[in-house]
Amino acid sequence: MEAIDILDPQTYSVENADFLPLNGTDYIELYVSNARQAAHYYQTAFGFQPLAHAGLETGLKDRESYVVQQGKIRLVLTSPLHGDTAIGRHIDQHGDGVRVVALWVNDAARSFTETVNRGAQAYLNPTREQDDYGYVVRSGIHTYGDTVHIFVERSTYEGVFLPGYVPWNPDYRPKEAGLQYVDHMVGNVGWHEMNVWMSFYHDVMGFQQLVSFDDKDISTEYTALMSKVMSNGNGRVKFPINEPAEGKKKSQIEEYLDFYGGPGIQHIAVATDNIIDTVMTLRSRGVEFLTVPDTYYDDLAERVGPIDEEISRLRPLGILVDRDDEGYLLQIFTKPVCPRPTLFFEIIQRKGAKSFGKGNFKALFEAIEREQELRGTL
Ligand code: TYF
Ligand code: FE
Repeated sequence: MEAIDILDPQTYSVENADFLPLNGTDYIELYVSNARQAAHYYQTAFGFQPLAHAGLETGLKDRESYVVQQGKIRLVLTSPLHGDTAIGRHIDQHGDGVRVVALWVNDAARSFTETVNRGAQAYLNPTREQDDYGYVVRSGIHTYGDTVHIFVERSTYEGVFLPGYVPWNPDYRPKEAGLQYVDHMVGNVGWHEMNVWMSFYHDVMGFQQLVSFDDKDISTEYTALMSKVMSNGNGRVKFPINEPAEGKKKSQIEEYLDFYGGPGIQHIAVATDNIIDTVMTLRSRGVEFLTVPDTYYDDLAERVGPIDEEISRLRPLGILVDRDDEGYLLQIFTKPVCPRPTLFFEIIQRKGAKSFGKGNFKALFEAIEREQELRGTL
């Protein structure tokens, strides 16, 4: 692989990526077996608010989608309405999982041309959709596994979500949990494929690798993995990529690949500005988190130095802390949100830190190993 320049998050710059300027994550679409119940779960458990709907009532014949929103985070939950559909086959192969990571751009046609000219495989040719509220242009390319990126240009669009969707206004609205925006989305790729996908994000999308303190060649006594972070120029879109590595036992990445049937999105990290409140809310609504041994907290103050939060409040909630050169971060990981041990969420609060919690990896991976042990997949 040709050398990839290192991007310093202190000086995020759009210069190197001006062929694909990104404004952030537009939406994340999951293909799920029961979109109606999934929407209820993301409302009830995570505090997402109902936003939009499309289905038979809006003229769709083959699928139904519910859109929920919290802060800037939009999830689209889509199910097929009959057998033998591409969506159904995706669900059969992968279980519930992320199909689309949509990125907000100013020019979807140009985003398509620039990336396809650099080697991206086309998924959706630039398409203009119009309704009474304006128009949206979308285009799309393939990335790892069956995952795709859709570029969304919505300049002056004033509808509720996208043309074809109607407002979804049920009375049922459990309160939000303080989730604000997508901090990063992590992909698991196959053995020895890390470099392929690093090059894809670099060459095709103009991303750069984040500074090397985020290179993670991580192993516990039993399992190992490699993780590197690619970021777009302004830092609004960050994609860590994990690859399995040889260890004494089967790593969580291999377990994912087995159950997902190939590469795909492993976790969605969502930011809050009050992780204690957010995690208390989520726990009270039934969200289950991984936990670390109590001893993690015994040397925490020594390891991370002074922090604003009382450790006595973090400990019962299982919130982890890590420090880098620029500050610290707090994070916690849910258990998988579907039957297969594949997709999970991370809740993260950044207090200056721009890294990903390297100091927590050992404790976290050991926590995952305990879950693998219970599943009999270690
Ligand atoms: O996104 C990250 O890099 C952190 C840590 O399998 C992480 O959230 C890395 C790999 C993994 C689980 C979490
Ligand atoms: Fe993460």
